[in-house]
Amino acid sequence: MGDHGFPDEADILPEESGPTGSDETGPDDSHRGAFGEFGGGSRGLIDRAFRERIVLAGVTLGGGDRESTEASLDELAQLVDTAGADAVARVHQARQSPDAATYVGSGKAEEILSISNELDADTVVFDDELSPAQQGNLTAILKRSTLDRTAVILDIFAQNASSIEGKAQVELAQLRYRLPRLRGMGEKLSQQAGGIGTRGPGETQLEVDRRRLMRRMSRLESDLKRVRRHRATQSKARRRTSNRAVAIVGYTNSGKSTLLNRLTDAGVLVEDRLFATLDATTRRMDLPGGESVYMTDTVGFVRKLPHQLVDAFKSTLDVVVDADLLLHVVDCSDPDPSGSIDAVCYVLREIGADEVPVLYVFNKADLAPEAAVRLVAGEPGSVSVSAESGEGIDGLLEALGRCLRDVTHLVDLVVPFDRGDVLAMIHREGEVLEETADESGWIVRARLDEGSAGRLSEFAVEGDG
Ligand SMILES: Nc1nc2c(ncn2[C@@H]2O[C@H](COP(=O)(O)OP(=O)(O)OP(=O)(O)O)[C@@H](O)[C@H]2O)c(=O)[nH]1
Ligand SMILES: [Mg+2]
Repeated sequence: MGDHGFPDEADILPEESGPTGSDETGPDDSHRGAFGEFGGGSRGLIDRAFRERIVLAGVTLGGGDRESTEASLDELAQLVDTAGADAVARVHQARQSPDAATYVGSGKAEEILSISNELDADTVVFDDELSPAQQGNLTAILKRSTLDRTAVILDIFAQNASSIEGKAQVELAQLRYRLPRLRGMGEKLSQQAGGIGTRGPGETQLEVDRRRLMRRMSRLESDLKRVRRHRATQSKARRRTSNRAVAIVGYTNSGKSTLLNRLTDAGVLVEDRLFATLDATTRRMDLPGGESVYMTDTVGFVRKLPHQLVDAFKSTLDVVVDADLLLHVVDCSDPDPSGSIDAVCYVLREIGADEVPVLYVFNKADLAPEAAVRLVAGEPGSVSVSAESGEGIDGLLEALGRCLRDVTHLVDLVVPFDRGDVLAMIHREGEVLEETADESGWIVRARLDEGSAGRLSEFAVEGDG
């Protein structure tokens, strides 16, 4: 697919693109979209040929407090830096509700304009999502491209996507973001569309662009559905072996990948930057008791994670929804750990994973030992670790075993004497607590996971605890 314009529609996902993210496609050099054109290329929104100078704008609405707006702006500055640009100033406004046309008031917009001129800024980034109309109006008033946090996050994801599936998910999210904003960039798209036969009778260029974009989106959606079916088959195969599935979730940069590497020999990428991981990686791991589990590292979450991304990543996040247990990794050195925990829980609810049992893992205890003690005390059953040094990992494994035992089902079964195979299966797949016999057969009480309990349901008797 080219640097500009819409990707070739023939460019589809292969049948076998798995969830491990192991297909290296090399660095993505398709980043040519200038910040100003938000969406000049199919992948990127930010020009990395030089470091753009960015003015950040934050608004404290209604009952909000200034402090949390500033914290959010700190994070936005970090996001902008990760995207490859420099935040050179920040502007703040408190107002009851956003202005329908320009988000901030007109006086504030003038102030942003003069600051931007003074500092020779390339772009203004708002911390909250702007409507397409607001974005268009502000771009005109501020005489430079105006973006929102969503655009910056999308851009980072586009930069970091490496697997075919990850790229498709990010592209879909970007197209969902671009579709309602097409009008503002008609100029750019018109140049590359055109040609005989591309336009239907009476169709404007905008309609043509919109139609192509929607076609591409539905293509990506159906490709991703196919990958998802493939994954569902895989995870069923896994369930048949009765190993439990554990998913590592948490705020971006909290140390999820480091933890997976510590627990298994996964060797996944660890970096001190946001959204280093986009693709899920699963490794089998043996617990001290001999039981095996499947451990999956997942994409990190952030405050105000764009809903387009959550939607697009739903299929990757199936591993989270289907997990038997979540390890929620929290960075102890985070200035606002409970805010980050809330942001993660919010996304978990969005994807329907809020019913999965959670074990909190307070990581980077080496950086903030006091906070680690306080956080563990405030969350019964939780543990603190340093994924980097290995400190506390034994305690984590113990807690993990305990939690997994708790999520198994205690089942009473009666197995006829001519079904020695079934008895063997119970021993193989579960933990037998009691075994006696009477004239009807073997009477067994065992802890079984959901899959085994389902398969053995014809031998189960009522009254299981
Ligand atoms: N001091 C210290 N640093 C850690 C620890 N665990 C991880 N880190 C560092 O934190 C940074 C982020 O670690 P990752 O494992 O990539 O974090 P992640 O949660 O996978 O991040 P994303 O995939 O970007 O969401 C890296 O620089 C790690 O070296 C720890 O226990 N102590
Ligand atoms: Mg990671």
